[in-house]
Amino acid sequence: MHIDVIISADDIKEEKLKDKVVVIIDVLRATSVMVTALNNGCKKVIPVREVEEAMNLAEQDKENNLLGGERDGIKLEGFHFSNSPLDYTKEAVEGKILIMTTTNGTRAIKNSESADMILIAAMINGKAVAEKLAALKKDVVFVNAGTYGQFSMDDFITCGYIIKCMKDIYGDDNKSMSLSDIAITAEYIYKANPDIHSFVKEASHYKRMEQLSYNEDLKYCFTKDTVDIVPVYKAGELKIIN
Ligand code: 3SL
Ligand code: MG
Repeated sequence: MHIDVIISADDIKEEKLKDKVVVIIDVLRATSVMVTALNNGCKKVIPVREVEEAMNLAEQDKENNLLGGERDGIKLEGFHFSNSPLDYTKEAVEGKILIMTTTNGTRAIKNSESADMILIAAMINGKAVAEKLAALKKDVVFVNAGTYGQFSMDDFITCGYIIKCMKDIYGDDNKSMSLSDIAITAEYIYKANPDIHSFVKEASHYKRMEQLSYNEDLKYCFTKDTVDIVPVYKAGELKIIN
């Protein structure tokens, strides 16, 4: 099993995804939202690129469709929810369909559609994703959404955490895993910074979240393994797989 990492939604190259399992990470905050909503009983999440597209889709079944997302971290006018995972409680989303558009995360998913399989990861379901990948035994590419096309420390350390979990699962047998240089570096960064907050607080997107007073979101998004589901993206929709 070979493991590689792509550092932003703008760095995705189709040929790198061919026949691979792709794991999308936008820990702040899109994939943390998706995992939370589905864990709280949301029927499915439909990621779309554009705000207008999301609004038109939601119009088709106003009773069951919810709109969530952001631009520049701010809730969109006419949307039910912002991009805070804390909005997506059981009461709010159970049995509903969430149509979502965000600056980086939903774009990373859409840009990865040529992959063999697409899984959705965050810190809150990191271990569950590692278990799924270990069971699949296929080559993996972590696609870090990044921030506005740039490398993002927050996504990178999250992917390092998942790689470390995979190695723990494989134990002495981890020689069957080969890592690209960037995947080795991601794992190294995680291992060197077990207190994730002191590392990610230097990240530009973390600082932006602090400026917007999203401190509770930061705490939530960087708490490991509170959720054990793994969403899979297929035919335009995210659902839970077992
Ligand atoms: O870019 C995204 O997809 C968002 O997760 C960004 S934010 O955390 O809502 O600002
Ligand atoms: Mg992000």
